[in-house]
Amino acid sequence: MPEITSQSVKPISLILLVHQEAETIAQVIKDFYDKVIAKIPGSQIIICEDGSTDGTKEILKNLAKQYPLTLDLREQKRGYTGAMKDGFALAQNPVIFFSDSDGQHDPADFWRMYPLLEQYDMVIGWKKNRQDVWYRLLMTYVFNKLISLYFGTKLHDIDCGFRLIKKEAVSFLLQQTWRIKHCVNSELTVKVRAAGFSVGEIPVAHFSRQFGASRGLPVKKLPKIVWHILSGLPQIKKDIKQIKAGQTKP
Ligand SMILES: Nc1nc2c(ncn2[C@@H]2O[C@H](COP(=O)(O)OP(=O)(O)OP(=O)(O)O)[C@@H](O)[C@H]2O)c(=O)[nH]1
Ligand SMILES: [Mg+2]
Repeated sequence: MPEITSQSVKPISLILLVHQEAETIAQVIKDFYDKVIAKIPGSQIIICEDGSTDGTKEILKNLAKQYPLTLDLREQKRGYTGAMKDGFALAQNPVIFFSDSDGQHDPADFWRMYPLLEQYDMVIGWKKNRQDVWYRLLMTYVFNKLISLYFGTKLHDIDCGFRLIKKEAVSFLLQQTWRIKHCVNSELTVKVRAAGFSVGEIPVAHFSRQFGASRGLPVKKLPKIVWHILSGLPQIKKDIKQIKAGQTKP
């Protein structure tokens, strides 16, 4: 693997999605800035926040005085998928670094992921030692098996929200209709593959949520979420056929 130095790295656009992260967001931004952004001239930090009522917005406005933040703050909740799409549209640099903003990732993993862009258009973090409750670990295992069988992918953690994506792949995704609201990272991954972009993975660190209970997959809403995802898969398969027929990759 080629050795990388911060001089040989292309400018990146870091996208952080944020909702109700008052307790963590300041430390998370500091960490990403110190470990990655400050070392790569020309890089940007895009913050897509919506619907927070816990003081997150005010903290972000203050942090923008200290760090090079592009703030996209909304009163109404547009949701994870909507925020992600808006973040992609704001990204200007050749490499997009996408991450959750809840302090569960180590920004320094960027330096192990970046060299894989020599080989791949998208590099996904694989939370090998995932720090989540048992039912989420089980669901993730079953979900990855299901997606592998249905779409022929061979990835361990296809929905991981910690990844690097080349700008061309992001531009392609912005032209697509995104079908599912939950596990959208999986949909985007199978679609970029269908368009001829290459996808790789690498184990990354994962920490448990430091503040508050897990919110990603609330037990009460589970049946609705599972049904939403399963009923969306055939449509994604149809989209993939069309993408392959058109071979959208330039
Ligand atoms: N802008 C925006 N960000 C969101 C929304 N929902 C979640 N996020 C952010 O997306 C990231 C992932 O959401 P989480 O709720 O942590 O999901 P998770 O990691 O699967 O679940 P946890 O166990 O609670 O950590 C976090 O950084 C959230 O702040 C949303 O509706 N809008
Ligand atoms: Mg989380």
